[in-house]
Amino acid sequence: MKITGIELRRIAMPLRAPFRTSFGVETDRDVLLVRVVTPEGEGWGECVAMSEPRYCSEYVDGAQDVLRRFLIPELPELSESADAFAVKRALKPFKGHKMAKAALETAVLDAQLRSTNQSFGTYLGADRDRVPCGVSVGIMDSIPELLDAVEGFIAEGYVRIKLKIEPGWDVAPVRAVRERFGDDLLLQVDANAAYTLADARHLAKLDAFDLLLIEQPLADDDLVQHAALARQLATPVCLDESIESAEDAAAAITLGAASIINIKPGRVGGYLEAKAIHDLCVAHGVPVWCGGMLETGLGRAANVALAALPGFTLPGDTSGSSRYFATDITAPFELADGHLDVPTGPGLGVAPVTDILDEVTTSTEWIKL
Ligand code: OSB
Ligand code: MG
Repeated sequence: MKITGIELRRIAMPLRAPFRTSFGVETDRDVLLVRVVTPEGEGWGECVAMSEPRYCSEYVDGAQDVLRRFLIPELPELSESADAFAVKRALKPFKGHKMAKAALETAVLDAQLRSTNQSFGTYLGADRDRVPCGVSVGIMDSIPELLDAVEGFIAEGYVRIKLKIEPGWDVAPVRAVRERFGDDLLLQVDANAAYTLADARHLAKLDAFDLLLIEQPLADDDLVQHAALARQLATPVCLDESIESAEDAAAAITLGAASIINIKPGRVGGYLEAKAIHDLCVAHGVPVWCGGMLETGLGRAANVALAALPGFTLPGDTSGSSRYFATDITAPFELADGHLDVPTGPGLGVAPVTDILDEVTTSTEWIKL
């Protein structure tokens, strides 16, 4: 596939409500979109890096810089028949920057699949036409406020609730949600690395609430300590931030640091690596689920396709567009009976609505190849 140029477009998407985690509060999503142009068409990739390096070391200005300065200049070196695998190989010598790499690889893959009339779901190996959806619920100022939010999401049909936790906001909110909504509610928590192994006895109090999992309780680079913690908890330990590659996943499984893995394509460098982690986890009997990064409809489309692979046996953070945005840049993803349909059109199967996209655009940069 010959790529003639690439557009880096920044958009500003106001969130419907502030989203608070143990690492910060988001009120607007500053998103970098990558559009690859070929003689036959185009392809889109959404970069999930956030404004500040708090979830991981990447941030959106840095992602745009590394794309412009190092990653995109590798593309002209590829042959005209290059595909997403060739792009992944070409970017490998550059360390890190998984979210920037993922956005570029996804845009190339989208262009490739549109040109061969294949959907992301079919290409990746989806075996379902819809996926059950969970929702991630931020840290709130009070428990009544949290209960109202959870009640609203359950009424919308979400089949699984994930509560963000941090020291001082853990056992009490979990107990309150469990007591109010009952034992049948699928419930899990996400600490975004806010605890240390010294908190093991405190975290074990969560064992009383029959959680599906506790996500990333300890620091990103603490696989050995996660393994030690897992031995002290009945609640399964799931890793998010710690897993940036299939090698990381293999290490975590071997060490006993995780019995469940959250796969986020941006965090691991793209959908090809995400698929490799899925395959590895299936081979080891480790359940996976698809995480989210407050994506627009473009990123959401690809995530929903990934979440339809057979190893994704737990509901993901694949919420509807309205979870975060009053107006999405694509036709909105809407829950039906707690599920989202896997797009069936070529590539991502969705495209930005031009007028809406232009309205939220804050800058564009054209790189001619
Ligand atoms: O840890 O899963 C996380 C959002 C931003 C950064 C990290 C995380 C999250 C979420 C929300 O939990 C996921 C979503 O609904 O898109
Ligand atoms: Mg997480």
